[in-house]
Amino acid sequence: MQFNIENIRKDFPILSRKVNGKPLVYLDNAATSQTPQQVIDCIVEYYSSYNANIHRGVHTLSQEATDKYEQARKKIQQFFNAKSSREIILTSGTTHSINLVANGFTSLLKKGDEIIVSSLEHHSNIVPWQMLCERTGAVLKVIPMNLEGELIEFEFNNLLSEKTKLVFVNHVSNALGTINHIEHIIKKAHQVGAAVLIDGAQAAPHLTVDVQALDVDFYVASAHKMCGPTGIGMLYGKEAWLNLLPPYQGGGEMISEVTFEKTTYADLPFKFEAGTPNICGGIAFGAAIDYLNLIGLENIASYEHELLTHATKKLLEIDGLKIYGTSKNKTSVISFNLEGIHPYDVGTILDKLGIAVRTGHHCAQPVMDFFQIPGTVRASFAFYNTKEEIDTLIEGVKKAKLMLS
Ligand code: 7TS
Repeated sequence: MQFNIENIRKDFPILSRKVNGKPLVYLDNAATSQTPQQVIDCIVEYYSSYNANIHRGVHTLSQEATDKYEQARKKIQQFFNAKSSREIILTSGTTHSINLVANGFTSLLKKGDEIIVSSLEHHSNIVPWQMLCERTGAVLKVIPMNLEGELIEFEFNNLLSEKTKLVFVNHVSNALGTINHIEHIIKKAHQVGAAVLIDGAQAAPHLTVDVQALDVDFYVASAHKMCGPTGIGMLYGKEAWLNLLPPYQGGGEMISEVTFEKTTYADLPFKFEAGTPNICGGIAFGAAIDYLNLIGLENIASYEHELLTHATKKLLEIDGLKIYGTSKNKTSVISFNLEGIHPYDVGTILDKLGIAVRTGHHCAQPVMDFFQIPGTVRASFAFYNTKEEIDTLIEGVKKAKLMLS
């Protein structure tokens, strides 16, 4: 498809609304992306014509809903190039997926085993591993970063040993936008026999991800950052790992047979999908993937790179503005501060101008601690943003600086 920004913007009804009397400039895509009409239509169609529980009814609605839900799983499998749809577990999102894996490893770790995370992680890729360490006596080690906000590879190599059992790193940092060299991390971790989970929440909407080429053990993402709805996400796991891990939650759907003496579990992927899932969300996740495929990940990546380059250049022309996260290898996320001004105050003024950015620690407090700041203003761009919107942001930041200095 030809990348036509005017046509793309027409797909997103929310982009034509006003905020505080000004046209909305939505630059908080790392928190959640906006939803195209195609996905909204899919949600309306589900509730208007075939809402039913899945995998259980013989009736037509149930079969239609089951077929669409399983088709969505296939779309997700193909999007991430997993070998089999059995390797795709539908969860409520990245956080749920990580907790599922962390819980599963409780019986596989022992005291003194080591887990490596990176200093760039979102809290959802720190806290579940700390909890796992508390349960098992395993020890958490942290890969440090440099001043550009990049992980230091030789420090990672030094942390690895035969004690390392698990490595967890995000593909892209939500706070800084750094794209991590995960190929290197996965390869090195495998050399000492450790399993690797990559948090792809910030990568899946922007980069082509091929879990087989990466040879990654687990990969997780959330639909709501990929033009899909909230409350649905995915866990990819190599089949051998998913067979090894015990179920996360017990209940309906995840069983093979239940008696009071013994229960046997269903095959993959259902072993990890207890209870009625977010059926509509799963189907709409499939529609969001269709939409991303229609635009094309390569088109998205190159257009967003243009936006990033334009915004970085313009922002750096503002006196006293500092960007955190200056790696050459970045997605379209810019975290910045104005000297002597609290990020929250900048965000509040930008909101008055209709510009949505996130301010604060972005659920990545260790990153803020590293730079010795309370937080940043974060502008994160999607393929439906424009250079004109970035120019509006620049004017807004200049105005905020004038008002707050
Ligand atoms: N991991 C990363 C790298 C993230 O960016 C986020 C959400 C999560 C995990 C958690 O995803 P969830 O869908 O389970 O909540 N990041 C952000 C953000 O940067 N601003 O708001 C949410």
